Formats: sequence, structure tokens, C-alpha cells
Amino acid sequence: MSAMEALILQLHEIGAVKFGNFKLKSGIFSPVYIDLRLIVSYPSLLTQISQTLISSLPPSATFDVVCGVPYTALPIATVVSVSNGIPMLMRRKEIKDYGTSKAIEGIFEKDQTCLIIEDLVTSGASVLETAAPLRAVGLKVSDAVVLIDRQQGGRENLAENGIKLHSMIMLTDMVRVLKEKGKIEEEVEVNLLKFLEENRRVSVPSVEKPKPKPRVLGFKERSELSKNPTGKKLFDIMLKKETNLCLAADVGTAAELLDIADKVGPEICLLKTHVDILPDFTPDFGSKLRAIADKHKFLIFEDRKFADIGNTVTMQYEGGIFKILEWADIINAHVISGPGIVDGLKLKGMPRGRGLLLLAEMSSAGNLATGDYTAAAVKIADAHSDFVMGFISVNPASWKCGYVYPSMIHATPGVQMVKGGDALGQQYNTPHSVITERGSDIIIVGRGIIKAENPAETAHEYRVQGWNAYLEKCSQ
Ligand code: S5P
Repeated sequence: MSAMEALILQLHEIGAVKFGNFKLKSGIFSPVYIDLRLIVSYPSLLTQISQTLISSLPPSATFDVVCGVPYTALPIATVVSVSNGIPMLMRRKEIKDYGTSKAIEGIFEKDQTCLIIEDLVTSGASVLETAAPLRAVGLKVSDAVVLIDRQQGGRENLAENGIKLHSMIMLTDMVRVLKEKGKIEEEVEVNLLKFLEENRRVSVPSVEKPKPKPRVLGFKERSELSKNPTGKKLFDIMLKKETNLCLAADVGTAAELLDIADKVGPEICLLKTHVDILPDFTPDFGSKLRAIADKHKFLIFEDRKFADIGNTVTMQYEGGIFKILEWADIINAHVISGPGIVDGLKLKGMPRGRGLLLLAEMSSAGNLATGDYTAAAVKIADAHSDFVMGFISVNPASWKCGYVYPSMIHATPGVQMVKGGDALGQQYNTPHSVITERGSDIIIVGRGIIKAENPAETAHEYRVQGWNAYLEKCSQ
């Protein structure tokens, strides 16, 4: 009997493989259920699995560190690490901690290669959830090894994300062996093969294919369509610098803001400010930030979210302590007060060639900027396309009217490497999902970058992810 057959029989013996009708995490019903959490109770089996996993890898799969997908694969990875003397990393699963504390625990160097260890792969979603934060901290992830491959698209989904899957046991092998050894009836085998035939590919939620869309124009063509000079400029900067990353520089002081702007400047097309949170704001803040923006070739976006009547916003835009009109290339506004707000801002901004983004949607849970409200924002933008250069949006691909506006720039906040949220209602999507499935152009990232240990390096990761997603979208 081969080692693989012995392993399959042992897994069956301990009840880690069950036959019946089970609902899986992906929502589909399956005639087989595999629960590998049990293996922690069988130390010699755990050791055997861990040793076979590593020895089954081809020589091309080289790596410096290993990381188990939480939680079931953690003990497997630990045993692999201990028995082979390979350092291990741990990925934190608690998403709300991500951004404020480390997503990856353990010591590593940038550009080291990390092998992902998983117990069971269906669509590959869990492996991708672990690969994203590993890549975000500068590790390379090119291989993943799994004990059991359910053969339902995981291999293909991972390959599309640059990860080669190595599996010890294929589900079909498992069923064949159990049938041969008289552990299951022929009917169970037939049932299972039929199920696999019908469920060859379970899609990963975050890489679901987008709905059919109009042909995707590139930023070059879209720059020519834009009627606003700042809109044109932003399209051109994105193309030239190859970045669609906007930094939300929500730091504690003006001094910190200027410092991070200089460090992250080479990676971004846009820097977003909230000047009213800066206790050390001085009248020369605008000119200092402008000098950095000119040096690194990015635009400045004051996220003032104007919301008042036209007459009031003209004064808020031009006057007060902040004199936003003086230094911000771009501002934004809610449309709650009606089109008069755009007329008011335009009165001051147009002569200076400034641009306006309308808040058509918001990222926070339970917000009211949906449906008719979003459609109204698009209508107002259309009527003022010389001044309105785009939208703050979350899912423009779902708009019935708005997504077909290639002259407009769609900028999306609520972006981190891992889907999730914060304790106060913010909701995050990944750069890939925001740009490809949700049809946006720019990713706006705040805490994902400013709370990182090395904001410039992390910004680089976001930039690469955002830009690759844009290129992918254009090639479709
Ligand atoms: O709907 C919105 C609109 C905006 S402009 N949701 C948002 O989060 N924003 C802004 O994007 C928000 O004010 C903050 O500056 C940034 C998101 O920051 P993060 O730290 O959650 O990435």
C-alpha cells in the first residue's frame, strides 16, 4: 500500500472524511465533507502529513518561510517548520486588527519567498486571503501546498493570481482508494464523480467575473474626452506615472502630512487631505504642499465634502482660515442641497481650472447615497461636465447610467488589501475588486498605508495592485 493510500485510509478511519449531503462555505451542497481539524488529536498522523507535504513538493518550489492558512493548517505549518527547521510566519485572521496592528507575525525580510500551507482547497479563496497580506508586506508568494484538493477550480483560481498549487491528495484519488478498499459503496463514488463534474469551478468571491460592460477605454482616450482641465491632468498623470493610487493622508499634524506626502509622493497620482483635522495648520501649508506635489507630480484633493447651498459654499471654498481654493486642485461635494452647490463652487473654481468630484456613493455601512440619489448625482455631473471631473463612488459598474461616462473619473475610498471594515462603519474592498469588478479608476487608501510600518513601501504595493488591475481591465 502506498503512503498516500495509507493516509487516505487513516483520514477515513478518524472520521475526517464523511459522506452524505453537506453545505460548504462556498454555499454549494456536497456529497462529501472533509474536516481536517480532527488531526490535532492524532500527533503521529499530523507528523506524517507534515513530512509528506514537504517531500511531495517539486524542486522548483523554493521558499524561505512557511505560513499556514488559519486555523486548520496552522498546526500542520508548525510541524513542517519545526521538523524541517524552516521559519514560520502567522497571518492574523482578525480583520479589524488589520491596519492598526500587524497582519503578519514573525520575522522576515522583504523579497523572501513564502510557501503557503493549507489543509483543503475548494475555490482557493482562503489561500488568496492569506497571500494578499503576505504580498502586502513585501513577501513573494508563488507556491501553495495543500493536503486535499477538492478539484473545484482552486488550482485555476490560484494560477490566475500567480500561485501554483501543489496537492498531496486529489478528491478523486481519495474516493477511488476508499472504493477499492471497500470503505464506500459504488453509488457513493458515482454520486461524487457526478458532483465534481457539475461543480468543476467554484468561483472565488473576490475574483468573480464582472457583469458585461461597455468596451473599456484607457486613460489616454478618456483624457481626451474629459471637459475639465484638472480631470485631463489627472488622467495624464496616472498614465505617465503608472499609478491610480490616491493617498488619504489623515495624519495628526500638518508637519506629518508634509513628511508623508514627500515620502509617498513618487507612488501616487493624488493626495487627499482633511485640513480641518490639522492642529498646526498655517497659511503657508498650501504652498508647502504644492511644492511637494510639483516635485513628485501629483494633484491635491481637499476632501471638504461641501454640502451647503450655493452661496454659502462659495465663501467656504474661498475664505476662512483654510483658503482651499488657493491650493487644492480638486474638491468634492455632496449633492444633498441640489445642483446649486455645483453652480456656487463652479463660480470660484472654474476660472482657476479646478475640478470637482461629486459624492455619488459612500463607503460607510448604512449610508443613504444609493439608488435615485446616485442617479441624481450623475445627472448633475452630466449637466456640469466642464467643472465636475468625476465621482466618489463605490460600485460604479452597477450604475445603470453612470458607468458609461468615460470622461468622468471614479475614485473609491474604503480600500485595503483585505476585505473587511473598522469599528465605526467603514467598509473595505481590495484594490483588484475595486478596479475590475466595481469599475472604479482610482483607489483611495488611508489607514492601509499611513498605519503601515513603512508607508512608502506599502504605498508601492497598493500602487502595483491598483495599476495591474487597471491593465487587466483594459485588456479584457
Ligand atoms: O464614502 C467615503 C468618502 C470618502 S472621501 N468614505 C470615505 O472613507 N472617504 C474618505 O476616505 C474618508 O474621509 C477617509 O479620509 C478616507 C478613507 O480612509 P481609510 O483610512 O478608511 O482608508
